[in-house]
Parts: sequence; structure tokens; C-alpha cells
Amino acid sequence: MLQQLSIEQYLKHQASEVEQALRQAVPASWNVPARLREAMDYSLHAGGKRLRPILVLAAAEALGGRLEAAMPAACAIEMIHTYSLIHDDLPAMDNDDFRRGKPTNHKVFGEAMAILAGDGLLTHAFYSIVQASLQHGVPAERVLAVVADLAELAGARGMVGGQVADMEGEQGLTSIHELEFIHLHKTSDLIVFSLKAGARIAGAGDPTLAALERFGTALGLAFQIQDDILDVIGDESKLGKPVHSDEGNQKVTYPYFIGIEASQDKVKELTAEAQKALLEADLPYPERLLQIAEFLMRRDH
Ligand code: GRG
Repeated sequence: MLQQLSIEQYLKHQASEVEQALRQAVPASWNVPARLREAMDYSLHAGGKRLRPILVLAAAEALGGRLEAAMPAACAIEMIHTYSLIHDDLPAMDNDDFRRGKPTNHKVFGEAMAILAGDGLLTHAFYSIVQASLQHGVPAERVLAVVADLAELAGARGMVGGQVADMEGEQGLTSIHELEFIHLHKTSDLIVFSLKAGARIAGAGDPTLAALERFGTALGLAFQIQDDILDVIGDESKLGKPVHSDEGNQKVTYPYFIGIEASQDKVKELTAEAQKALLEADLPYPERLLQIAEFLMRRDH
């Protein structure tokens, strides 16, 4: 049935499957302080494109894997992504008031609770991944590799490292090369994780994982440059956050370095590079991943 959906229908369908699974991710029977649960749920269920979990599912699908076995890792990456957004919006970081079209977590729950809601989501992600083995019988060594990837790609050598480079760069970035380092870690690493997680759960070997890593790296960079372009020429109501924030925060971006048109060309070039890498992976069902790359290049939010 899934195969017959247009890419737009597919993304909507998979996002709703992920949302349903996320609602059950923190067991209802756990005695979690009510306000903490509320703060975690507030950001987790605030919408968002659910791109990363959809990539987990699409990568598993590309190898003919079981979607229900990939769902715990899909939920995990959305928890990590959501925690990173909550922390990124804090006064000590970007100090943003709106996210996903709603007041940011700390605006509603206060700074201390927002930090803890992020911590709760970050920690629970690891609990979620392990369920692939405990509930769906995925071999433990595959799940171990997914756990190690997540710690590496979301942690100090991955997204957190990218965020630090970004923070330090605010004191004066000099080259597009430095900017690329930030994007590769802040953005591409979680996308690479998502693809590898889905593929690992479906039993991928090293050559496939390496090709997916190349696909995800280029796709992530294209996604981030498109994000920067939309911050200049996008529609606030579609984005769910104010535009021109990079300019306001004096952030250097691809459009800042090379202009809008050259940035748009770069997005196309990276998308083609990503698609080429994917085709080299020789996956049995690569179509959805190819379509997702194409769709992201054309996205307006
Ligand atoms: C605080 C450790 C720490 C890291 C923060 C995610 C992040 C790193 C910062 C947020 C700002 C930003 C522009 C990050 C780059 C990745 C990105 C484009 C995030 C937005 O992702 P979308 O568009 O958001 O997928 P939705 O809301 O649709 O999920």
C-alpha cells in the first residue's frame, strides 16, 4: 500500500505513524513528575516534519526491512532532535521565542524545566533504541552498533561538537570551510545516523552503510543550505518561526558567503551528489530515499 502513495502522501503517512509511536514511547505506567512529562510532550508533539525518523524508516524500507522493528530507532532520533531544539532555543544559546509555530519550551515551562525536558528526551532515546531488540527481536549486535552510532553522531564528535563550533564561530567565522564543518556536524550527522540506523536494523553490511553515509552527508548539507536560504526568502507562517533570524543574530551562512542563487545551485549539486552515492549502494528499493532527496530540494518549510 505504501508504494502507491505520492511522496507528499508518503511523508504525511509516515509522520503520523511516527507520532503515534512517540505517544507510547515513554511508558504511561512510569512514575514521571507530571510537569516534566508535560514539558517533554509539549515539544515532542509540537509538530515538525519528522524528517529524521522518516529517513530511518525509509532506509529500512530500502533494504526490505521491517518498519515496526525500525520504529524504536525512529522515535529515538526524533527525541534527540527535539532535545537539541529545546536546548538550542534557551537564553544561553540562541534565545528564541518560537519553534514549530509555538512558544519555545522555556517560555512555557521556565528555563530549568526546559533543560530537564531536553535531558529526559536525550536519555530516553537510548531506552527507545534498545526496544528494537527487546520487543522486535532485532539481533542485539545490530542494536549495539546503532547505540554506538547515536552516541558518536549526536555527541561531542557529532551534533554537540557542531553546536560548539557554531557558538565559537559567532565570534567571527572566516571561511566557508569552517561553516561547512558546523553544518556537517550540527545537521548532517543526525541525518547520517538516521539512514545508518534504519539500514543496520535491516541488516546492511559495510559497503551499504558507507554509501548511505555519503548520501546522508550530502543530503544534510543540502538540507541545511536550503534552511539558510528559507531564512532569507521563506514564508514565516509556513516555517513556524521568524525569518531573517540569521541576519538578526549576525550569523554567517551559505547565502551570506556566496549569495542566494549560488546557494540554490549548491543545493541542487549536493542533491545530485547524494542521489549518485545512493545509487552506488545497490539497494533493492532505493526509490523513496531518492524521492525524499528530490522533495527536500524543493521544500518551502
Ligand atoms: C543544543 C546540543 C545542541 C545542539 C543544537 C539542532 C541544533 C543543534 C540547533 C538548531 C538550529 C539549527 C538550524 C540546526 C540545524 C539543523 C536543523 C535545520 C534543524 C531544524 O530541523 P527541521 O527543519 O525541524 O527538521 P522540524 O521542526 O521540522 O523537526
